[in-house]
Parts: sequence; C-alpha cells; structure tokens
Amino acid sequence: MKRIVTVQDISAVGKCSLTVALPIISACGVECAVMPTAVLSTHTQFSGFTFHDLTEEIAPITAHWKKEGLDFSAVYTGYLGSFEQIRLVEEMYDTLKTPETLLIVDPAMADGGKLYHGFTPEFALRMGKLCTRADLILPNLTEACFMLEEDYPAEYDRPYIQSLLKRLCATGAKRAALTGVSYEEGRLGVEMYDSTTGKFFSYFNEHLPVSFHGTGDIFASAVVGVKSLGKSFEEALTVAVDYTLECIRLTLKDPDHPTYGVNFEEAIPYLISLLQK
Ligand code: PXL
Repeated sequence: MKRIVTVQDISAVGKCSLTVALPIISACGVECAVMPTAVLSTHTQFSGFTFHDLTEEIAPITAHWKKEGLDFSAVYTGYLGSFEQIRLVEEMYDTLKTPETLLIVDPAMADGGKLYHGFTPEFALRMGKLCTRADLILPNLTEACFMLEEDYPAEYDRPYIQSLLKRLCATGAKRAALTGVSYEEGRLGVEMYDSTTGKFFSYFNEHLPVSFHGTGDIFASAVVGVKSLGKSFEEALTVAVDYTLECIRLTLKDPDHPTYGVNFEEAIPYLISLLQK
C-alpha cells in the first residue's frame, strides 16, 4: 500500500484540513500519515476559535520517521500557519524524500479575493516560494494572484488563466492546476498546465450556484489520494472535480446542513465508485 504524509492543522470542528484529508485519502486505499501543525477548536472562519501551535513537533517527528526508515510516495501540504512552519516543511521534505516522492502543495490561504484571517501578502510570497519546489500546486485564483503579486481580476478568460498557469510554473512548480475555474455559465472545474509536457488540461462539470468552505481541501485530498494510486494527474483532477461536486450536491439535499463545510462523508461511496472505473 502506498503511504503519503499530509502536513496541516487539525480544526476540530469545521470539515477542513486534516479532518477531511485523512478520511478521503484513506478511502482511496492509501495510508495517510499526518503531521499536525496546530490544533484549533474550529477553523478560522468562526469567531473565538482556540489555537495551540505544534510547530515545535515538526522537526522531532521528522527525525524519528527518518530513523525508522519510513518513506512516503507524496508529501501533501495544506494550510500552514507561519513562515517557520513553511521552512520546517521544506526541511522535512528534504529529509524524507526519495527520488519518487511527490511534493503536492495546496497553498490554502485565501479565497474570494481575500487572504484568510491572520495572513499577509508577505506570507503569500513565502508560500509561493514553497510552491516553486512542487510537482503539483493547487491554488485557487485568489491564491495564484497573491503569489504572483497581481490584482484579483473581476473577470477573466481562458488566455488569462493559461498565462497565469504558465507564470506559476515559470517560478519552478512542475505543474499548476487552478481550481474553481469557470469559462461559461453553469460549468465549473479545473485547468492545469504541465510544464514537463508543455500541455494544458481542463475538466469541467456542473456549477452549483453556492460556495462552501472546505471544498478546496476536499478537492486537494482527492487529487492526492487518486494520484497516489498510480493514476495520472489528469485522472486525479477529473475524479476530484466530480467528487467535490457530489459533496456539494449532497450538502444541498439536507435542509439542516451545517454552514461551515460540505457533506464529504456520504459522498465517499461515490468517490470509491469513481476509482473502480
Ligand atoms: O480550509 C482551509 C483552512 C484550513 N485550516 C484552517 C483554516 C482554513 C481556512 O480558513 O482556517 C485553520
């Protein structure tokens, strides 16, 4: 069985970061080791959340894994809370990587044109530096714009997105996939540029006119899980689009759904059915 490690926080309630990455990657049939970077009572979109930093654990946990001879087919990073955590993640990747270990970075730090609570434009540039080392990065448009120090556009077209993806790869990332892309009403999906082949790939499905927190984390987790099974990046992105849409569909079916995250749990059988195709 493949083993990956994901580095992100535990938001105890909130359906994001580790509480979605672990079940989704496990459901794909991939062992998911975790490097928890902090424990919060909820994610930071709630007010009054508690926060306990675990930065000091990263180096000793890494050293123990190295001593045990553990290897990982991918290191997947999500929400990281500080410059120091990014530095330690780079060190961890250098310590644990084999020639086959993929670095997949979801620069989870912004959406809707704005940085999340507590982040600065300087932090976004530092995250951009981590992205330069990645085999695949999974930003949304807001995160891509902050990393490239560009204004968030009110509107866009395909040539703009393709140029953005090429500029992200020009900084060093091998592949950049932009999430939440829409070129026509009613359709939403992903577009990737693969600098190792010089090719673009895109995939779209229905665009439901709602926006839920945590869908970026669900999308990235599905990509990592499927890719780790030995499928192509294109297949992994396709499954992730379809699975994320199903999570939103199931959420909307329940009139009492929580407002803070989507129903990724009841969509897990659907995710598994996509893997058997
Ligand atoms: O979904 C990204 C995320 C992860 N972890 C924490 C967050 C957020 C987004 O706000 O606050 C703690």
